[in-house]
Amino acid sequence: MSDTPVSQSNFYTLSPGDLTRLALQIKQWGQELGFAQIGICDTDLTAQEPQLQQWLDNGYHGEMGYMESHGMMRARPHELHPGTTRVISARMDYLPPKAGFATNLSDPNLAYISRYAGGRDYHKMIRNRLKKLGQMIEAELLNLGASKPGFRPFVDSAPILERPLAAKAGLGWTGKHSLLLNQDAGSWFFLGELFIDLALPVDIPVVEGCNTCVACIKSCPTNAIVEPYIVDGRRCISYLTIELQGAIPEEFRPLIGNRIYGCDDCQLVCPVNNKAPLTNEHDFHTRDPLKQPQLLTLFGWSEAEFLKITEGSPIRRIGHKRWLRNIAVALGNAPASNDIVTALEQRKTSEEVDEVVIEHIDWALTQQQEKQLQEQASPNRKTQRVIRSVEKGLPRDA
Ligand code: B12
Ligand code: SF4
Ligand code: SF4
Repeated sequence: MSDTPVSQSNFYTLSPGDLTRLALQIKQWGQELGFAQIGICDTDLTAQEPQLQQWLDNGYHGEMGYMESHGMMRARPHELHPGTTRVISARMDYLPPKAGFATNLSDPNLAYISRYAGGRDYHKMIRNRLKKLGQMIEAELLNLGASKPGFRPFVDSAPILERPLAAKAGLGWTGKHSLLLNQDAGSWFFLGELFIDLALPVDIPVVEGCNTCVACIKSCPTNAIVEPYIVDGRRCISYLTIELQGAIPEEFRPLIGNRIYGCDDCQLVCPVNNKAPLTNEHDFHTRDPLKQPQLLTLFGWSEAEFLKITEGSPIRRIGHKRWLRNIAVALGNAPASNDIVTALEQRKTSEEVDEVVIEHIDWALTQQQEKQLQEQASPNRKTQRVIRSVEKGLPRDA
């Protein structure tokens, strides 16, 4: 490669050698900032557009109106932030220590909370680190005598196809559960991006590695992975417990089990996750009140307690009423118990419930009454399979 300076549209004059050195430097800085890996790609996602359109046409976004409100901008990073020529894609591990998956899923009186959500909300934290990365690049360019770059950090909530960008940037391949999967790190990581108007050299995508495995598809409690790589959001427990505002369709309630916020099953059974590293971020460790919590304890929290304990956590976003709605479903799925019936009846008359919560409490009471006549409830067959698989594959966390 020649080291002749190249003129770029927005006034930089950096040689290809400068840009290659800078790309290496960016990856080093990324690690110093706590990212597990950084990759770089261009902004061309045209190949994804028909697939995204098909997903929307099928209605798989359900009530997530934000998924369709920006049209195809989601696949056109340069429209979201004009001038962008490269995306610096970053991933950050979130698996907390002592995750205790199997213990949690096998006890129907405990609440299961997705392991990404037990600590501090990742959005602000990752965005700040990406901004810092942008500032480091800016300082380096000024140092080299070049002009300031235009950059903007994003995490999760902007209209961006983050997973395809990360795949393009070589951070992993798309697993059949539709998440990004890395041979060395599994899938327990968040994604974020720094959009930049700097013609950095791009990375090479990795080859898909799922091969003949279909464990995630077979283990999904609600059959949400409708085809390899395609999730019908409306069926996913993450959508039903976090995104959906109103009533949870009855057909899914028994299948949700004790999962009151998100779901990890497709990641738990994934063999690539056997060697996934734990997070380096203390902020992502599960807070004490959310470690193997009793459903009844969480159901008893007043709104003030809920807001205090979940301050700074992603869970706060769903609000107290949806929290109660979700726990009511899990209590309906728990073994018959007089304590549960009493708690449901008391909650029903409290001032903190609305019609939606009451309807879920009534459903739970009916389930409890029906179970009074039956044997102790045990996790359903699919959940039992997930538990066995976790016990075998992740002894550290079982
Ligand atoms: C909407 C959304 C959801 C929805 C819909 C999920 C979905 N699969 O689309 C719901 C609420 C269900 C959800 C759940 C979860 N989510 Co979410 N979610 C998003 C969000 C905001 C957008 C995803 C999106 O664009 N979906 C639209 C569809 C069309 O995109 P897609 O699934 O990638 O679909 C592509 C494939 O179908 C592909 N395709 C089609 N055919 C084929 C064929 C082949 C061979 C291939 C390779 C691909 C392919 O083309 C499509 C278009 O690119 C992103 C953040 C972001 N801005 O990107 C986070 C994000 C994807 N979620 C994330 C996480 C962590 C989760 C959960 C694990 C949370 C939890 N524990 O509860 C679950 C996992 C569920 C699952 N198996 O997907 C992380 C994933 C990190 C990672 N390692 O990949 C992200 C990136 C957030 C982040 N910044 O970290 N999520
Ligand atoms: S998160 Fe749970 S419900 Fe959603 S696709 Fe994965 S296994 Fe299915
Ligand atoms: S469980 Fe199997 S098919 Fe699913 S993502 Fe992991 S390796 Fe791929």
